[in-house]
Order: sequence, then structure tokens, then C-alpha cells
Amino acid sequence: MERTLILVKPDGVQRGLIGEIVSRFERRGLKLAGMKFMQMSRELAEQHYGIHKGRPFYDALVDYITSGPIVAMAWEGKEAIAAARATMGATNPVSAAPGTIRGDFGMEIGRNLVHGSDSVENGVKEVSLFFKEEELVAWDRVTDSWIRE
Ligand code: D4T
Repeated sequence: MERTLILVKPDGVQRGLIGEIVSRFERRGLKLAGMKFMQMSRELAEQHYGIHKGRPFYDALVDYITSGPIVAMAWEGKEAIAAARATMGATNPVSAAPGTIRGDFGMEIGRNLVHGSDSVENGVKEVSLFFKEEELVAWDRVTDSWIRE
């Protein structure tokens, strides 16, 4: 069972797309384990995007992600990382397929609406950066046998 950290970034919140974005993951069949509405501090943003430090877009990326509130979520399930990334679409929304979140709502790489963890290891790391273990909920979903074999 994998976990992925999904963020509705500040542009998604400001544009009134929280419900739309959450519903894409929900309807797909991923299972919600944690959710919070918050504003990222610069310190958290620098930890979260530490891997990009030194790249030309880094400062703009940290400014953007800290510029307004976000929704942080932990979604889980078998192959949650790949399923979530397919639901989000390519990093640059102009190249993202129609039907994906970025392909339906985005026009700029620096305003790409959502974040999703890119590997199982990063899923574990990123979820623990945003959530304490006791903030994550283990629950039985009555529809699971209709979603999973
Ligand atoms: P995130 O991390 O936001 O889910 O995006 P991706 O996983 O799809 O893409 P990434 O790590 O390669 O990039 C992180 C973040 O930086 C922005 N970015 C990226 C940018 O503004 N300009 C760029 O040239 C690149 C490569 C977009 C996503």
C-alpha cells in the first residue's frame, strides 16, 4: 500500500478548484487518509522543494507555494503514486493531456495547480513532512470491494 502527498497549490485554492481537484482523486478510487487547509511557511517550502535548490526556478517556486493557502492531503492505496500522477497530468500543463487536472485547468508550469509525490520513498517522506502519524486516519471504505479486486 502506497501513500502520496497531494497539494492543491495556492492557484488551485484561489481559483475555487479545491472541490474539483479533490473529487478527481476521490472518484478515481484513491482513499483519503489525511487532509488540512494551511499556509506553508518558507521553512516547510524549502524542505519540501529542497531537491530543486539552486535551479533557476527555485526562488519563484518557493514564493508561489507560500503565496497563499494550500490544501495538503495524504491519499493511499495500491499504486497510489502512479495513479495520482496520471490524474494530475504532465508537470507542464500545456503538455498535459486533456482530462487530467493540469490539462483541463492549467497553462503555466509555474501555476500547475497540484503537487503529487513522484516515488514511493518520497511519498513516505513528504506525507511525514505535512502530517503527524496520529493525524492520519485508518478507515474501512464500504465501496472498496467495488474498486479493488
Ligand atoms: P510537483 O513537484 O509540483 O508535483 O511537480 P512535478 O513533480 O510534476 O515536477 P518537478 O518535481 O519536476 O518540479 C517541481 C515544481 O517546480 C516547478 N517547475 C519545474 C518550474 O516552475 N519550472 C521548471 O522548469 C520545472 C522543471 C513545477 C513543479
